[in-house]
Amino acid sequence: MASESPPVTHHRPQTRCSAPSPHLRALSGIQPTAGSFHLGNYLGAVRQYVALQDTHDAFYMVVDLHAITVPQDPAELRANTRLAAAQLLAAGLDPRRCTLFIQSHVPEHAQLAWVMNCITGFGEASRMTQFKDKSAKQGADRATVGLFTYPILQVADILLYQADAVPVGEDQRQHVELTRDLAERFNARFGPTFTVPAPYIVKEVAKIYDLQDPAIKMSKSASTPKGLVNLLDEPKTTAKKIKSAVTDTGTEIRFDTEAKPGVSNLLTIYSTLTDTSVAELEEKYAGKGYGALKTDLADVMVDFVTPFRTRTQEYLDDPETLDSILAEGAEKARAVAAETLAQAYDRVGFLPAKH
Ligand code: AQP
Repeated sequence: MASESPPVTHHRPQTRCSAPSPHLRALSGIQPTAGSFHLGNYLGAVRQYVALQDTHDAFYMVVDLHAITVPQDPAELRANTRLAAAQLLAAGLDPRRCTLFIQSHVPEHAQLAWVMNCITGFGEASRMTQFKDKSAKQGADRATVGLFTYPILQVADILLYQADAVPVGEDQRQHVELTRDLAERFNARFGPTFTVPAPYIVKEVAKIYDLQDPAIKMSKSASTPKGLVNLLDEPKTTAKKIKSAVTDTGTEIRFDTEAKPGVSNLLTIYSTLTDTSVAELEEKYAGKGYGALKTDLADVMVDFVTPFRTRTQEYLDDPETLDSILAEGAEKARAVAAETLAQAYDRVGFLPAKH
């Protein structure tokens, strides 16, 4: 699949002390804000995390600092953090091929975020559409300053690892653009320090749509749970949701996002999960109705989520192994993050601490 990303800008700092990586670096994160990843998270982002392990020096994290930008229940956050890590492993992240960690285990994220806050314009931050959407959903009075500045924490998340590629869904493109702007600004003002990253967005799955309203993205805060496919739902619930997905007028199974957004969304999901081209699927379902497509896709989904649920549970049943993977990941992440932070602190003029 082709990536739509602009070309990667290499800007490794001259003074990096560690040996240069044989690969470009990838970095991304996912929030522990739900009891399950949904199909949009998986197809838009996590699937790319898995693929980039083979081509990149990959760092992935569960972004618990981001999770408290909206009200949280502490016990639920702890449980969802472990659950998110278990799901990432179940999806195919391999701790021998990537670094998997929890964001709050690496204090440098919050430390660099402060520095980046101080070079961000208030107007610039106010233009972030995710903030506008999320604060509108909560009511502007209830939105926190943390929610307002979370894109800048995300900037720090990415720059700390000198990431070249940031695999995300379309909704995160603007934040990666902000990261590019701030990296360039910092480098111009204080000298080469940060790699300028590029979003890694796979066009075909950049936005998976709600099954009940194919005009909006699938999201955990969607208007109706019927449009949201949670990977950890009972497989029969998932099958039911697929079978009751909204389709379009007419009967022809054809990829046409304007005229047939519902069917096109189903074709995208089907094509990606089975590695079959959309053209092949159109041919396979020529002359057949929407019912046949939905029944088969429901089977495909059940075949996908059943082992995913089992693998996730296996990691949850072995918290010692899970915690040791995360501890090792945090140690590896911290080594990289501490080096970048020290350099950024020096560049802005902080007096070094004598130990
Ligand atoms: N519908 C989607 N299509 C493609 N990619 C998507 N992503 C999210 N929804 C879709 C991508 O998933 C990654 C993790 O996102 P996140 O940590 O922001 O997860 P989330 O907040 O739980 O996602 P939601 O459901 O979109 O949350 P709300 O409802 O709060 O807005 C990101 O790379 C994202 O692009």
